[in-house]
Amino acid sequence: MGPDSEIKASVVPLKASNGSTSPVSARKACYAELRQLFEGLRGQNHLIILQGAPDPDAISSALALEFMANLQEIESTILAFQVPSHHENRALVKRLGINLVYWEEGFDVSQFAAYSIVDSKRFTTKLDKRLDESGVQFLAFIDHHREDVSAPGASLIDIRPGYGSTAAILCEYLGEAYPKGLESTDPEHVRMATALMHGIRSDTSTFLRSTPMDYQAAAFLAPSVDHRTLKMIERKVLSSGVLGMFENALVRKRVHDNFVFSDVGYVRSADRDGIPQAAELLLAREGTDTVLVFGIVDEKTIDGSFRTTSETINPDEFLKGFLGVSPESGEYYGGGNIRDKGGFQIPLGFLGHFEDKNQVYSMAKETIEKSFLAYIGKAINEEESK
Ligand SMILES: [Mn+2]
Repeated sequence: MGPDSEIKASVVPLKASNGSTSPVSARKACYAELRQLFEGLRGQNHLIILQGAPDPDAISSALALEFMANLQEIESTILAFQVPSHHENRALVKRLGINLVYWEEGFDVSQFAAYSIVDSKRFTTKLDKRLDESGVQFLAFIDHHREDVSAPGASLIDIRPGYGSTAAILCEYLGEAYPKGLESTDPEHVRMATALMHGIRSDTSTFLRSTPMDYQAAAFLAPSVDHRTLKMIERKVLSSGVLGMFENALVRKRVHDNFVFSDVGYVRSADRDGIPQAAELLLAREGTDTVLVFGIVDEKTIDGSFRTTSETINPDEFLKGFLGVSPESGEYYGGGNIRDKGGFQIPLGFLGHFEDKNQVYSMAKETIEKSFLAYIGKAINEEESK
């Protein structure tokens, strides 16, 4: 079954005419417009940019966009600036044979007629100057994060903050292209459906945070998902480095009522993800509702993760209040969401060059723990006096 060729290209002016208008969300005509845009690029090359460390939502959305471009004989290249960091993300790329191209200085953008960005708040990239110089058109910006006041300069802007994943948005496009559903006998469809299902599951904490649209997208994908592969991709694998961090976090934990504070030692940036994982592990401790875990990454920064199930603590407020603002950059050292998680990063600066690593570590630990406890005391007192 081919894509539905009867879809009328009822093009709504999606592009904000000036930077002051915020992009319009949730509209049905996007696939039709996308198709028409791709039509105009037939036979040319298209670049899909993934910002930051590529996660399953971004990777699978890119895969779906690549697939839809391919329907109009457009070759896409999926470009990432960082290697996927998590075992699951690497497994997704490997198991499904997704061809991610990693950015390097000599990357030639002039081979592309257009570029798109999926699953990112940011619509500027470090390639902007080159893309502009080579006349590469900004084709599509598709995302589910909160709306920014300034509109991306893309021909198609589809930002839907009400969705738990970008993959669910792409599923709607696919639903318009294939109103009868994907073909469970077509390996390309199965591959894409499996990736998108993982994208939705991963961005919504396995549907805990999904919206009706994510469930609808999952229902659309379900018949074509390869469950065995999905299970292999989602299998938890912990490196020995991360296991060592868990061990440290468990042994070194300090319990203050329902708060647990711990640290994992010096870690390599490759194992950085072990910090939030250790925080989540400690959060499972009975009687604990708030956890802070930190480590020193690559001897350069103190990286911390904050997790809470408390009804009263707002992680974003907490981290901003507790760590304050960097005098150098004027930005907060940390932040988070309003509900359950946050993180921080504090540069060690000149302390990083200090010979005695143990002493640097104790200083960092003492400083953070002291201000943490002082802040908890303050936070609790304020709460009680309300
Ligand atoms: Mn996402």
